[in-house]
Amino acid sequence: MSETEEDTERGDGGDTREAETVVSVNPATGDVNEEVVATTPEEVDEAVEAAREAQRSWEARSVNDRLRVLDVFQNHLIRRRDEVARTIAAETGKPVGEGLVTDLIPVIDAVRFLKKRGPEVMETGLDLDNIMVMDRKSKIVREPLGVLGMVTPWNYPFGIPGSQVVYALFAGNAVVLKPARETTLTGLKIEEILNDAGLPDDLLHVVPGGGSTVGQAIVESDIDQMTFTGSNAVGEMIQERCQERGVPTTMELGGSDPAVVLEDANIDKATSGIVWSRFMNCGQTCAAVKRAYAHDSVFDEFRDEIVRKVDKLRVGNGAEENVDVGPLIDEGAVDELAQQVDDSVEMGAEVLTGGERLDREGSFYAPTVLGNVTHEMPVVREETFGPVIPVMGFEDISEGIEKANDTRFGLTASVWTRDTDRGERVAREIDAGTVVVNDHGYTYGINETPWGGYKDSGHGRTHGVWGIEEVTRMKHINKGS
Ligand code: TAP
Repeated sequence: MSETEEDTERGDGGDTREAETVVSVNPATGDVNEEVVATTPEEVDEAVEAAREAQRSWEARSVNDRLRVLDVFQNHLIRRRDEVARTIAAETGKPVGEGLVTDLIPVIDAVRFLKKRGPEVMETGLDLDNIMVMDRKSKIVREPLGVLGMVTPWNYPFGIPGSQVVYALFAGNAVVLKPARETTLTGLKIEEILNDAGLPDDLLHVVPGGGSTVGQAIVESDIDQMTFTGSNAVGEMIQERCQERGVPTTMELGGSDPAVVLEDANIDKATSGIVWSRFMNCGQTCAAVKRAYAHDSVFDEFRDEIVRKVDKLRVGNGAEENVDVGPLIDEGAVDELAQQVDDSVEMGAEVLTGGERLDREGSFYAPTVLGNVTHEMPVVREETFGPVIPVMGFEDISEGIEKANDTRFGLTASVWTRDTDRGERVAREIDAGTVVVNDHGYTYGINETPWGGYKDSGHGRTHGVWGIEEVTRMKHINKGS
């Protein structure tokens, strides 16, 4: 949770000069973590200019030279993992262990992947079998785009910006990044640790502040590419503006990911995976299982097992021991979720467990399972960002696939069956950027694999070979003797 006092003051018509701060607040306790001075739009422009200057010499360095800095960064991250995970916990309320697994490991793993596969992607020789040119040699080299603008959300405040920054820097780019206000301190940690690792000055600028001021200033600045991760409402606005300005974009937007459980699935495994996916990060994951469908023949067993496992989840402040589910990011998020559940219940949904805010300090909502749900209800029709899972049945697999695809989103999906060939056939029918058979859809930490969505979940990919391609241009060099 946070406030940009600048925005508040402007709304009141007050003096903006002394109010340019971002306040980082712990959503589990309401305590202020720290207040940080916000960047001005003019400073954003200066940051982009300085980054452009620094980028030229960074690009001129060899790939291995750039990797050496990232290698030191990786070591610092491993050494400072607890400090980073505690900063994340203080700003989001998520369990410290979860921050380690879902925020830090993806970034540590990104460096591992780039060390292993990055150099060959940046320069690859081609075999020329064409009889006309057998005495010539071709190669593909990838060149950086320049200065990249990034705007990121609070839900994975280290994992998302950290991975994106690492790929961009590896490829020879500079970055100007605005982290979400709620998680400004975590965003600044990325900059601090990279600088400690020897990143040259001005290559990475983390610019704290609000979306409508600092975020907007990045979009309007002299950047060469814009990577946005967040809601569809903001993403679509940024996309339109970048298109007008001719700035290429990568968009990582919302999700309403389905889990499809076939009649032969291992129900214990499926329900464990689905509960983990939906309730980690207090349900505030783009790629969480947000809708669960089980074949009618196993539906009752599936539903009861989901409820049993959800009832065992321990809710609390993630900075403390023995907590599975932390708070939501702020009271506004609790209000929005409560409204989606209440409206769905009014339309006939049945609360199988939970279904209410928790009467305790902090922004907490009870882990909730809803039955008797239809696709007209807000908990299915809209993206829900909190600890709520609707469970539904299907008569045959074509109905299961139809229901899974009945959404504007297409980020990830999962299929659960003992017959993995059949699982793959179903996976091919589902409209999503990633479909996982017999595991939850969350593959963000596996850097060999691409990350990105179909339909309104965005475009472009941020991981793997494709993540490098996204932040580079391809040049073909052909040499004769
Ligand atoms: P948003 O409200 O869209 O905020 C994301 C970022 O955009 C924040 O830094 C925000 O700044 C900034 N922003 C807001 N208005 C802006 C503007 N006019 N111009 C430029 N930047 C602006 O999203 P959220 O609520 O933080 O995150 C939740 C959403 O993100 C969900 O829909 C979730 O599914 C999606 N998400 C997607 C992915 C992937 S990889 N597909 C990953 C995580 C989350 P403030 O600091 O002012 O809020």
